[in-house]
Amino acid sequence: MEEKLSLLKEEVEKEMKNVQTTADVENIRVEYLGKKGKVIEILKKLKSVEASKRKEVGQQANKLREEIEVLVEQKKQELKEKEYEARIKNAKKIDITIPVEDKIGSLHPITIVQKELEDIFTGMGFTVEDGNEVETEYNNFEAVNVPKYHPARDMQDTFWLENGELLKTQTSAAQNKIMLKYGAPLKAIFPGRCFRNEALDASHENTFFQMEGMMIDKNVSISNLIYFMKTLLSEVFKKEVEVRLRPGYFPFVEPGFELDIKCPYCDGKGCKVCKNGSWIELCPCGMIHPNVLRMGGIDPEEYSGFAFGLGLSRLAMMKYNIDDLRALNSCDLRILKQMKIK
Ligand code: FA5
Repeated sequence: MEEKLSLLKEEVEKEMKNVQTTADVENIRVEYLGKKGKVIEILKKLKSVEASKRKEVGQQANKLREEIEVLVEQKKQELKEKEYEARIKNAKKIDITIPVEDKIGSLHPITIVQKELEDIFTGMGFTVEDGNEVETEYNNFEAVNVPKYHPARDMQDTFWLENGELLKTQTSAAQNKIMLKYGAPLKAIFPGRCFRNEALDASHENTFFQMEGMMIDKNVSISNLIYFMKTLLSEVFKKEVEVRLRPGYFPFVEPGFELDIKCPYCDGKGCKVCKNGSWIELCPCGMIHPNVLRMGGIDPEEYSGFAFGLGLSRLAMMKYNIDDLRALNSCDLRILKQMKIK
């Protein structure tokens, strides 16, 4: 048996010399160390070896097993490296330093407007926060002062998940989490995708983008709100814009407003964009309701704040002169190319 073991060792070494692939190595491993492998069979037969020699033969067989295991590993590694080198040698070579002649693709109009707004707001000391698309009913409604059975829920029907969560209808859904995270004072914007069960038309989509903002501090007033919105919109339209506030109702602000801008395309003379109305309704906003501050862990006796919810999709529509909001979600390159985005 000892002789057989040393013959097996020679046999394995010889076979290993001729292997070409890692699959061949695996076959050798199975041939010797597999369940019915030649070395394993010897170990199984140890009982039949004369008692005085059993220990020695056993040790020799185990040693051979270990040697074969090492050989297999070494050979596999060696072949893997060779295979890798061959792949690199045969791979198509690309010079990544060659400049691209034609620009491939571009950012989506909504992304461009979003980035522009983020730049403006961060320049005014606001942080940019993330919100979820799947939200709890609490964050989307209750935490912004819209309890169950409140009629305002009717205006924001949405898509519900079986676990009771929903696709958020408004970026306001992140207000509570942000207040709890940072406390007061705080200045934050939080852009995001919203969803509503809408009757679709040129200005209503079931999936659209909003950009919400909040500023909370001591003595924040409506004047601060007007100042920030005017500065922001003047930057967006690259000219001084006139704004006006009309009363508007949202359960999470008191007082609440609809902010309009004088049409930046015709300076209020009347055109296609403002539908000859001179003013364009752009951004609901208001002073954050004391209940909302309280639910966010902020004392309304000490702090006040404003919030606004800008329709990002509609702003992109205006900026790029797009007639139908649905074009923005259509993924139709012919439409996106017409926007001549650089
Ligand atoms: C809201 O969603 C409030 N959360 C905004 C707000 C925030 C008010 C903070 C006060 C304080 P509203 O439902 O009006 O409000 O939507 C805000 C903007 O989102 C609209 O002016 C519009 O530009 C855009 N929007 C709403 N629904 C759609 C839709 N179906 N398709 C495209 N844009 C929409």
